[in-house]
Amino acid sequence: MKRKLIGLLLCVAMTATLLAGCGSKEEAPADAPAAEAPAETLAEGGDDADAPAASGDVITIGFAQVGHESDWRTASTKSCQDVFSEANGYDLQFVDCDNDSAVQLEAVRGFIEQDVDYIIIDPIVATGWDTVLTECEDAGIPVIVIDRTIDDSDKYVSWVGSNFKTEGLAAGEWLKAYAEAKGIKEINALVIEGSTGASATIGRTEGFKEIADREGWTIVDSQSGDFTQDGGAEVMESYCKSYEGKFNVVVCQNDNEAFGAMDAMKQAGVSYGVNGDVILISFDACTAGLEFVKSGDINADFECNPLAAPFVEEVIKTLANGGTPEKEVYMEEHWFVNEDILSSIEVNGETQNLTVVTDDIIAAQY
Ligand code: GYE
Repeated sequence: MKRKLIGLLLCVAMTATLLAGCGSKEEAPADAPAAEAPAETLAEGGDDADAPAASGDVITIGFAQVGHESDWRTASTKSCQDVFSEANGYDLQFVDCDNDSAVQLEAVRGFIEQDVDYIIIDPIVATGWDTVLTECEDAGIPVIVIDRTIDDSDKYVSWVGSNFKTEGLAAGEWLKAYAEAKGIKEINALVIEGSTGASATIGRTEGFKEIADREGWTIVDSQSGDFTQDGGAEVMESYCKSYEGKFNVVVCQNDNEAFGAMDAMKQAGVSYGVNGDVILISFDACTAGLEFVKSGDINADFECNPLAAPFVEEVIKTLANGGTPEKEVYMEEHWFVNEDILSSIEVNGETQNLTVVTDDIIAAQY
């Protein structure tokens, strides 16, 4: 792929995007149409020919991945490795940044030095990006952001991911409806947050808090478990000691934290889940998380879809064909529960169905 051509395409794409006046993520409607399949509709003006790789050139892609902290992350990495495989005509330069922002910035600069054709970034933190994205722009390398957002620069072609605030709002709206259905009058919630500074953490925290404030619930404490099982266990262990008998809801911002929290509650003799004293809420809904929803250990799990890579490939195809990719592409997501007592909830004025987890659903999940 010729660098100048890519640079030109990037400029055209960015200018067109600016002219189109795409809204910021904050302005994006929470119920923005979700991407259901790598959509032809992603391309505006592109002639949607074969994958860029079909032209015979190997496409080099640098991917600065967050790390390997969770089941979600494993699924995200696999999605990229499957799509951007050698067999599909790609040379994927993969860097696991091990949750270290400095390593991630270095990885991106390394990709610029290598003169890759495209850069994919899943930003560990939401800020501190403008300088390095300017360097990518100067080098004429299009950047595609996946999953977490970059909130202090718009020097990237497209972002493909989830609305994390909507996920947090959904957890809150579900809890409100569930508590009403069960006759639970008082909510005292402990939150185990994800990694500090990650947009996934910020959005889920804000969304849940908005409902808690509206409903007059108490958030007893809110600490980071770093999106890991060990982190979840550690925070929950200390919560069990500090707040014995003082909480009836635990919100873990991902499944792995929930697995750790379950271990810690078991150790402390606290019962949780549909037959327990503590309502356990989680996010991600990866296979293992859904298994715990089915067994009733986790009451509700709010999906975050990690399979962004096919949509990223569409963005690349659109660019290669001279089209303008959409600035924001939202993944399709579901809300999963154990008990069949509520069929739907309203989130941001939109009705969303609740799915009772079955073996078939687990088998189909990543
Ligand atoms: O929820 C968590 C992962 O950024 C949405 O990161 C992602 C989060 C996901 O480690 O499991």
